[in-house]
Amino acid sequence: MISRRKFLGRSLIGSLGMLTASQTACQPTPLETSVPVSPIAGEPIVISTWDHGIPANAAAWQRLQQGGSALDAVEAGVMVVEADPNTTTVGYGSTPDRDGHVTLDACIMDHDGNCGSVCFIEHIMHPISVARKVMEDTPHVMLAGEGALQFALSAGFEKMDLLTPEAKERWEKWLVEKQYKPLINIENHDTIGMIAIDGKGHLAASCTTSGLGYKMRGRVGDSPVIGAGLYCDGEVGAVVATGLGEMILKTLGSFLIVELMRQGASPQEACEEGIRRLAKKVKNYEEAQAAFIAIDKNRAFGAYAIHPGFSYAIARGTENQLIRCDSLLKN
Ligand code: SD4
Repeated sequence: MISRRKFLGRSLIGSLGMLTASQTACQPTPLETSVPVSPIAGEPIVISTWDHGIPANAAAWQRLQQGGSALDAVEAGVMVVEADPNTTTVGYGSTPDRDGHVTLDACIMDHDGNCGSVCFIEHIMHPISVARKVMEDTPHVMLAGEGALQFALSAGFEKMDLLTPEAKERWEKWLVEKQYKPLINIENHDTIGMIAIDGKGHLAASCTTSGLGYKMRGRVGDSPVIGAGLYCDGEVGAVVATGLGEMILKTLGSFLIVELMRQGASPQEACEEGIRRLAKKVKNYEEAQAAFIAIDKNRAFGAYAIHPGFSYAIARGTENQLIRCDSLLKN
């Protein structure tokens, strides 16, 4: 079976972009464009992971145009994907754990180092907004499981069943063989992560996922862990990760990449070193995918993956386009 991403890689047209190789060393290959965006003063940029980054960027851009901050934009952007039942790796309609429960992880961080996170939360369509509430309305950074749900309900979030009939049917089929193996670039682990810089030069990052399909109950990946799934420092830059969380957690990749940028690496160089570090430290790294996207406070950006097949979406000026990312392994 050809995966959706391989299919996109083979079939989509190119040559639409204003992006050039000199602007990102990630050998940008435009895969598709859609949802044109208009420029506004201060050159905001929004970058997000995978194909679903295109509609997410469009929503983030709209929020910026309405006067929202980078933080508002990264929340609004990923909410689109959380609410989409056709995305089976984030929010409503996503693949459950092996016991049939949809459990979600999300976090958000701003340029000042404020951050909030929820993990192993159930029944809430927009964990990213709960994460923001944790950041803004509690003295804590991270709430988990039942406590995160209680907090969300007390903050007015609606309790709902996130397991769609389609996802339930797929899970019931999975139960027949109960095989679990993370597959490269296939939709059992496609987080939406987003980084943005607004007209004031403020950075923000967000990340939301259902994690691995058919994971063990209680499994939490990198995505809600500040420093692993994302990191943002207004004096330096912002980074978000996607891929097999167990690998990303072991090297705290997002924090590492921000620190490399602090020491003078470009976002592209830092992402490449982040992947090389992971490859050096994690056994069997070549069996799964991981990727990082990064932007610095000067609006330079970069991305790098272990395997080919990772794409990210970038919105700036009048473009919102999908870019094929360069990778450590070439096939
Ligand atoms: C996790 N990192 O839970 C997430 C999944 C992901 O692309 O990013 N998929 O491991």
